[in-house]
Amino acid sequence: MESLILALHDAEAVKFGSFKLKSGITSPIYIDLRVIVSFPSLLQQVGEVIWEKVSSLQFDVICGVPYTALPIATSISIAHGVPMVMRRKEVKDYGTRKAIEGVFSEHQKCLVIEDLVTSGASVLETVAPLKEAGLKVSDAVVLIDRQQGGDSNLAQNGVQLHAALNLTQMVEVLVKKGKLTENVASSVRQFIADNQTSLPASVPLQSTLPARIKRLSYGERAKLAENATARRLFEIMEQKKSNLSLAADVNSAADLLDIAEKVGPEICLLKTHVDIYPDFTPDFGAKLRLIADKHNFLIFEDRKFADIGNTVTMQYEGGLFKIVEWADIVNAHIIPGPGIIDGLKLKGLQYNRGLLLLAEMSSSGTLAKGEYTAAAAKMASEHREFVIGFISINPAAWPMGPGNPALIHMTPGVQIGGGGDSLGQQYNSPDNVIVERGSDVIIVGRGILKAKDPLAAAQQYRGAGWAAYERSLKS
Ligand code: 5BU
Repeated sequence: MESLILALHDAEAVKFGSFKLKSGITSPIYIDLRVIVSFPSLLQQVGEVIWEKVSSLQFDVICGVPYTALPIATSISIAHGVPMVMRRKEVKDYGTRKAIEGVFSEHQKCLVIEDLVTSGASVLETVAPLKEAGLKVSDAVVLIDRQQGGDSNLAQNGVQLHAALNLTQMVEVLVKKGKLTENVASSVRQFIADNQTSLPASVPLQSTLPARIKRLSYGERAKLAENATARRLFEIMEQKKSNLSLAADVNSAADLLDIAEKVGPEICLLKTHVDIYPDFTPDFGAKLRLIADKHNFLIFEDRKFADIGNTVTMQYEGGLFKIVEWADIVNAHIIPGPGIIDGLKLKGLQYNRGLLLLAEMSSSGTLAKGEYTAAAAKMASEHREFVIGFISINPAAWPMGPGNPALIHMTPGVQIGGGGDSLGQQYNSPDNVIVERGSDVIIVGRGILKAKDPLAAAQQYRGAGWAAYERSLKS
């Protein structure tokens, strides 16, 4: 072990000084094990110490956490003849592309290999798709445990961590060998004590194992929501037994008010595109609100804001439409970065409004997938008081699953028969959207509007959506 610790130090995989970490915290130690690919004998040695740590465990395949642990896992695989699987970090399109490459069969046991563990979050990001693919994962092995709570975070998620080395041990050896002063060593010890991690509350432990989540009822989720509009929507869904949103893409404001009055009793949410009504007048919002209050549904203006924070504040409250005054919910693209959320929040929170982020889209060829979707999930978790959820297509296939149950998933592109239109729209059935894809609200437009009897169609969609929800609670 001593020779390995010294070799890591010589290779500058472990450095001491003052380092600003991604989180903004200043650390007296910096570990970057990516460099070991430049030292083949060191890489081999790393593989060997890891192997010794787990040679008594039972497993069928190994999987390195991308990227740094990939060469380590490869080295172990070759040296000990144990087959490897590989997790794709960039799954191009959740749900359609394989997240795990390699040959394996369901119920085989997989050992996860990692270079460095701080909180354990990145190990869990690899564990989730492995489990989703049917593999069993109960152990992970790491070269260096930073001793900042990763082992207990992982244990809470059913993964036992085995560590070849830990920071205290490394510091001790380096002091003994004259590579480090006792002063620096004690500042490292202090850093460890002061920087214990627990997994962020925005990533509930259960959500890392989507297949195992017992879904909570809308009523239970109402209690978890921080935002007043999210709370009300969950409550309305529960009271009315409806998870149906009508996408009211009609030809005029008059038609919109008409259909809102007609199907109002069936829906929890009315989705508008206010800029398509040629007869819009300033009293539109007040009129729609009256109908919404009468039939107990919320209003979602599908505005898809996409500009910088300062501009969206004006678009949200100003212009002809004064959206903030009448729409409970709006949505935004995340392409400009988090400033768009801050801008909308500035105006929206005064009215207790809520925001949905476009994490995915229903249209074919959409670019909102993979890491883009993951970025939306992260932004939502950082703006919990205002972001109430997502436009999503397949949240069950996100690496963390649908995530925090306080957040709501709404899915457009819903028709009972499936299919699509000639301009790229793609449809899934209510059952598929709610049960398999893990969404909460079905957004239906032409499936209702183009039916011979829109009210009867709305009742049919409402029934299908609710039956799917009740089934999802049991699964
Ligand atoms: P449809 O008639 O059920 O296809 O209408 C779908 C509605 O949802 C329509 O208003 C779209 O603007 C809206 N929509 C969508 O179809 N796909 C998306 O990804 C988003 C919104 Br975001």
